Amino acid sequence: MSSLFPALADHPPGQVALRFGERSLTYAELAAAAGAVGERVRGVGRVAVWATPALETAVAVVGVLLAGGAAVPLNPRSGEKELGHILGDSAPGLVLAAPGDELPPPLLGVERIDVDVRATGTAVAEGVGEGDPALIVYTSGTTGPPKGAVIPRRAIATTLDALADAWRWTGDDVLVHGLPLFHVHGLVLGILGPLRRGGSVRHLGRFAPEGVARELNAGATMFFGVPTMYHRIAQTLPDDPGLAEALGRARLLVSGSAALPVHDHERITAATGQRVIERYGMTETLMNTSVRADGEPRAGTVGVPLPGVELRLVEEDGTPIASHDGESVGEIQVRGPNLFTEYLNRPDATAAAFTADGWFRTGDMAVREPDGYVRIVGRKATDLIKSGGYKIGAGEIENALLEHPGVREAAVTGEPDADLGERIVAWVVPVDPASPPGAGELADHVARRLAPHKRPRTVRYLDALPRNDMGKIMKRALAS
Ligand code: MCA
Ligand code: AMP
Repeated sequence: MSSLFPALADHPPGQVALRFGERSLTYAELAAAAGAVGERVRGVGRVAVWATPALETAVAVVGVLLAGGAAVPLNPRSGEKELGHILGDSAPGLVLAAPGDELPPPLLGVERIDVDVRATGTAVAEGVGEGDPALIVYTSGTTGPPKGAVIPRRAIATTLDALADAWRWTGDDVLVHGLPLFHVHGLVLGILGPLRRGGSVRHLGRFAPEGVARELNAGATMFFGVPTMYHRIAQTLPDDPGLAEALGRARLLVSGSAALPVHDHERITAATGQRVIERYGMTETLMNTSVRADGEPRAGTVGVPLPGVELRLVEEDGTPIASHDGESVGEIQVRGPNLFTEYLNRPDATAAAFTADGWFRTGDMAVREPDGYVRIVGRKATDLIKSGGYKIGAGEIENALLEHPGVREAAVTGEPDADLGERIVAWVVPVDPASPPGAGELADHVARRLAPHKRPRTVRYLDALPRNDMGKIMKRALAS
C-alpha cells in the first residue's frame, strides 16, 4: 500500500517534523530514528508504547507503523488494574519507552526497548495491507473494562486526508497542542496528522493557555483542544489581552472529543474574532463530521459528514430518519473507510456495535439541520461519562469502588461541570456509616487502580441506593 507518511521520504531539507519543548526532529531525523525503531520491532505484531507526552512516543509509534506493526499506546498514569487488563488483552511482544522512564510492575514481564531519537535505521514494511491493524486504542464502555479498538491503516489515512480537505490542512501548517498521546485526538490527529501532511507539530508537554499563545505568536497556525481547554482559555481571556491577540493570529482553532458549550464559543469569538471549529469523532470511527474551514461556522453543531463518511440518523427501531428538519432526534450511525475493524478479543461486542449492513452504532443522539449540519443533542447510554474529553464508563468505576473495603454499594453518575463538561460523582453506601471512607481516599483508590482522570470528583453518601422492583439501581433518581 502507499506510505502513511510520504513526507518521510520526500521532504524539504531541514523541515522540522516534531518539536516537544526544546527537543525537535527534522523529517530526515525522524525517518532515521523511526526507521531504527522499525528495524527492532519488525515482525513483532503488537507493540506497546509508553505514551508520555514526549518525542520518544511519536518516534515509537511512527517506527511501529513503518514496520507494519500495530502500536498499543499506554496511558503512563494507568493504574495497575487497568494496565494489567490492557496488557493481558493485547499481549504486546515488546514495550517501547523513553530511556530512563520507570515502568510499573505489570510491564516488567514485557521485553523493553528504549527509543533513541538520534538512532538511524531504515525499516521497510513488506506485504502490509490497508486493512492491517495500525493502532489498538483502549476505550471505555458502559460496563466492564475498556475494549481495544483495532484501527486499520486505511482508517488513519482516510480520516487524515478527509480532514485535510475539510480544513485546507497542508504541509505549511504548524500545529500546537497539549493533548495526551494515548488517545485518537492527540495521537492520530495531533501527531500523525501533521506528519501525513508534511507539516510540523509542537507539543506543549502539558496544556496551558500561555503555551498555546507562545506558539501561535511564534508561527503556529492551528490549535487542537478538548472543550475543557477552550473553557480554560475563555476563562483566561478577559485578563490576558496577549492571549486574545495570539488566538486571533491562528488560521484554525479546532475543538473536539466533547461538546463545546455555546457560551464558550461566544466568549472566544468576542475576545479574539475567531470562530472555533468543531468536529465529531470517536475512537472506533476516527472522524465523522466537521465544520469546514470554508463553511459557515455554527456554534453548537459539529458540521457535515467528512468526504467518504456515510452518516444517518435512525429511530429506536432502526428506521432511518430522512428529514433534515432540525428536530427529529435519532441515533447517529456511520459507515465508511474511517471505521475500526473490531474490538480485540471481543467478537460479541464487535457484532453488537454494527448493524447487519455494516453501519456502526455510535450511541450519540443528534438532529440534522435543513442544510445537513449535524447537531449532537445527547447520548443513548447514561452510563458513559465525558469528563475533560475522556470517555469514562460508570461500570468500571463502580467495580473499582466496590473493591474498597469500606464500600458496601456504589453507583456512579455524571453531573454537569463548567470546566470538565461532566464531573464523576460516586454515590456510596458505606460498610460502616459511622466511619465512611473519605472522598479523598476513594478518589485515590480509583486513581491508583484505573487512572487519575477516572477518579470521582464528588462523593455522596447514602444509607441505601434507590432500586426498582427488579433490584436495578435507578440512576435517574440519584441524579435528580
Ligand atoms: C489529582 N491528580 C491525581 C489525583 N488527583 N493523581 C492521582 N491521584 C489523585 N487522587 C493529578 C492528576 O493526575 C494530574 O496530574 C493533576 O492532578 C490534575 O488532574 P486533573 O484535574 O484530572 O487534570 P486536569 O489538569 O484538570 O486536566 C484537564 C485536561 C485533561 C488537561 C483537559 O482532562 C485532558 O488532557 N483531557 C484530554 C482528554 C483527551 O485527549 N480525550 C480524547 C479522547 P498532572 O498535573 O501531573 O498531570 S476522545 C477521542 O480521542 C475521540 C476520537 C475524539 O473525538 O477526539
Ligand atoms: P471516545 O470514546 O473517547 O473516542 O469519545 C467519543 C465520543 O465523544 C463520541 O461518541 C461523542 O459522544 C463525543 N464527541 C466527540 N466529539 C464531539 C463533539 N464535537 N461534540 C460532542 N460530542 C463529541
